[in-house]
Amino acid sequence: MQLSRQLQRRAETLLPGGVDSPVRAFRAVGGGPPFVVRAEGAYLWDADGNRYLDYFGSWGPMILGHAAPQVVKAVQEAAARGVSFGASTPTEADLAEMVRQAFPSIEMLRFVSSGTEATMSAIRLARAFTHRKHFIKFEGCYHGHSDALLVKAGSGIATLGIPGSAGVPEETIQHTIALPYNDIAAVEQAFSRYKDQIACVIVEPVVGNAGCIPPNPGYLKALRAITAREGALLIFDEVMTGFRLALGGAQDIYGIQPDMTCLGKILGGGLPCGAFGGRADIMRMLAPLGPVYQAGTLSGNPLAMAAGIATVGTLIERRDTIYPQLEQVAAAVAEGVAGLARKAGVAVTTNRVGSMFTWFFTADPVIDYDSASRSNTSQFAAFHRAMTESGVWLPPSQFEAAFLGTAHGEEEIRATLAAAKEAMDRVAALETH
Ligand code: KE4
Repeated sequence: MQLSRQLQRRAETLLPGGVDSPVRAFRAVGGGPPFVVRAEGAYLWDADGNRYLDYFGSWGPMILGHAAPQVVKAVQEAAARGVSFGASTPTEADLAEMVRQAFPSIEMLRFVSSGTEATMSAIRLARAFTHRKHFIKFEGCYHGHSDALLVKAGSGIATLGIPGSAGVPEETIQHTIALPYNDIAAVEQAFSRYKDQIACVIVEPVVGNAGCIPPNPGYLKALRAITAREGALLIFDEVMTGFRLALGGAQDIYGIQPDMTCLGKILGGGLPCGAFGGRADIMRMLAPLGPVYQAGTLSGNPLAMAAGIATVGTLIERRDTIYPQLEQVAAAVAEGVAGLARKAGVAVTTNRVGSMFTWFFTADPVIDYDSASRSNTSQFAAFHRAMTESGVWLPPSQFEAAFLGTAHGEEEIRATLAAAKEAMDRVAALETH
């Protein structure tokens, strides 16, 4: 990995930590990150020519594998027609129609360029619609890096073990109520304490940013009932789960109709794209129709629309085979590694929903951020290092979900389990305290 080391050293003179997003820096697992030069299917190649089996898939978008021919072709053809206009194009409505087909709860939506923009805008809209200031989020959930949401967040905040972020004034987060996930009593208490003051509840319906944590039975249904009763909006942050867990995301699986949904990642097929949408009466408050301002130079960018249409179009067309296939491969990988941990005497709890999963290095159930945070992160780091050395690249944090896509098949299952057997033996040999 010599060239990657040199590239890291150069990058560090230009980019803080040598990265454009903290979780990429491998700080939680040690060793320097490989520098990727190309990817195809389920694989990444680094600057030194090493090949890696990819289990983070650009943190979710690459459900069809890297360089899927239909996506590459669509982007190439779109680029030849011009890369950005800052004007309306037919393809925005084309992709919006596909989103509405997949998410019947979304009557109208607006495209943005990231999940952060989507959630930030959805909260602004909810506050305007309800004339209320407070909102509820859950510990360990990450909704992007806008100020008011950087409270007890997951993902990089959890990975780096920091409570929030410097530079966020107390005043900005005074209306943010952070509660434990999977605890309905806490939600009831918050609504009675802040009666008629809570604009919305924003939730990762299946948490991915503390590692994968599914909702307890009835939890989402209870959130829906309480918010409806209290006149607060329910926002599903499906940036990660949308098109991932099912074509219609977690709301399809669990049969819940939120008032608004945030999307990203797969929506843009790997290009910068997010969206927020939901009930038309709420969305019509957005400028230029209504008083809520929101804008973006590259919102609805033609290349992102082309990549999204090619990706979501494939998922719509082949939904009956793609999702059962992802389920079968993910079950084989997640449960296979769990079995190897048991054989090696390593305590691992496996959480999985569809093709999103996490091996927590703990013997206890992981149902919220507190229980996730009791995982043995030294063992996770050792496991991650061993897997990377064997050419299997897992997300470099105990508090991230792993993903696989349609390019992962029998050979990838075999290779993963072979690597994991050796890695678990190494973890078992660790004298960890
Ligand atoms: P972006 O602004 O990174 O596009 O989306 C923010 C976001 C919002 N909501 C959910 C549920 C998310 O998972 C994310 C971003 N996820 C992280 C990975 N856990 C992005 C990876 C990174 O920060 O580099």
